[in-house]
Amino acid sequence: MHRAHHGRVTSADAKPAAATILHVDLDAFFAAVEQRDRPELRGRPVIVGGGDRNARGVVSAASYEARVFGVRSAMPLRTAGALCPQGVFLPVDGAKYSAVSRQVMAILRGFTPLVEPVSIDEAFLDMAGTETLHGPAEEAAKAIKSAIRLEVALSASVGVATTKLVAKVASELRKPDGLVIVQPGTEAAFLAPLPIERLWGVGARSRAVLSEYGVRTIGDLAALPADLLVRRFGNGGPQLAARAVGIDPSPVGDGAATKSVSHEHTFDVDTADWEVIERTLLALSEGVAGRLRASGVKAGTVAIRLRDSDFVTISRQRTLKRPTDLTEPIWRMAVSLVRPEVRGMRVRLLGVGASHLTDREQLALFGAEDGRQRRAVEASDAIRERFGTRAITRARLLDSSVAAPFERDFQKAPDAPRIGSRPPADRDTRAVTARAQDAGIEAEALDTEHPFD
Ligand code: TTP
Ligand code: MG
Ligand code: MG
Repeated sequence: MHRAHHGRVTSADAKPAAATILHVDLDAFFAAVEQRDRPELRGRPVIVGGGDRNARGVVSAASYEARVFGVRSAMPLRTAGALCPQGVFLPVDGAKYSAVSRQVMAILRGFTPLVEPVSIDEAFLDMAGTETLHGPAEEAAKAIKSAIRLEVALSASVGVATTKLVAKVASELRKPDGLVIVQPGTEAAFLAPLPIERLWGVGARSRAVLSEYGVRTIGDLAALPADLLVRRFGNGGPQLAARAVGIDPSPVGDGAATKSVSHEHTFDVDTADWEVIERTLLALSEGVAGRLRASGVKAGTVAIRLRDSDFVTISRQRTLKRPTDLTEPIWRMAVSLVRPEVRGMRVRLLGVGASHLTDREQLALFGAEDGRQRRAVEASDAIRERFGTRAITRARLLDSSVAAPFERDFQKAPDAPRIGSRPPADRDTRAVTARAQDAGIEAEALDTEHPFD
């Protein structure tokens, strides 16, 4: 199945791309929001997570004051308590951080339509074509930092570069309140002295292999012979070599340009079992809804696709009463569209799609009807995000042979080469596509209003 991309062609003789890609990441996000809202906490070591130094569980965020004591995200709270006895321990207020996150994403969309949120506190932006409005990317980066400071009273760090990979590494380099610009042509030299852990997309397993060859810095990796990388990493080898010098062809994905989202599943054995069909539709709907939420959009229309053993394919679609990004209404609509079509049919393929997407900000935030359901969904999104993958599974899916698309691995970025696992800090809310494909469920984002055209 093909995946739509906003084309950016790079070739050896093309003139060097301009540094128009920004990576924006808020500083000590959860902790900074608490310090903002409670001025008496400013300048003090604030540790968000659990709300109690003796609680089980881990640190979500540590203020920079707490980091001086060695406190870090994902560390057990008790360890943090021992390292930092004077720390202020606060519970996680997920609803508040999500609301602030939406405000920040809206600020970013005011600078360019090309905004790709990567997690609750970070996004890639492509500023190409906005020079007359915002000046060179460096000026835009400064303006974005001050807009975030002015409008939501938070500090952000920004990296500016020719690729997402280099911008991401750059934003992390001078935190907090950092601004790092990597000029075109200097990417490899910029990366070379940095420890290999900094190279986005290279996980612990790959690093272990690389350490056999004495690789400690990104430059050490860049110096390894290409044939050795192919021998040890197979198809991932050339990509690894490219990333070591800052090459990353993935464009900044524009959530708004995506007109529809769909997931499909082909059965190993054609089925007439309604129970299996319903469960599969639920898994597919969950994947579609998760991607809508990750992109901050709601769908007005649900579509299904059905193919039988003779390869006869049927598509049906219907408009929802009100736009949604929740699994339940999408699933119910999909079931009602599929049910009348399947009588006596052996189903080979099922697909669920969503289209007529509207920006969630354009709709009432936390609408009265689905407020409670949304909070539950967002809480479980946050748990999945924190604990990786299989923490939450709907009871109905437990005995399903279909891997749930929402059992996504946040340690894998969709654009990063999947070589080894990545450190928890690199969680990515958009990894659902990659995971769904692993599970044999194909997913795509199309530039058409008709998911199955
Ligand atoms: P990060 O951007 O990774 O971290 P941060 O914003 O706290 O600090 P930094 O200045 O280094 O960017 O994550 C954003 C938020 O996501 C963070 O404030 C809390 C949450 N989070 C967790 O809940 N668990 C985790 O393990 C991590 C890494 C983050
Ligand atoms: Mg951050
Ligand atoms: Mg972040």
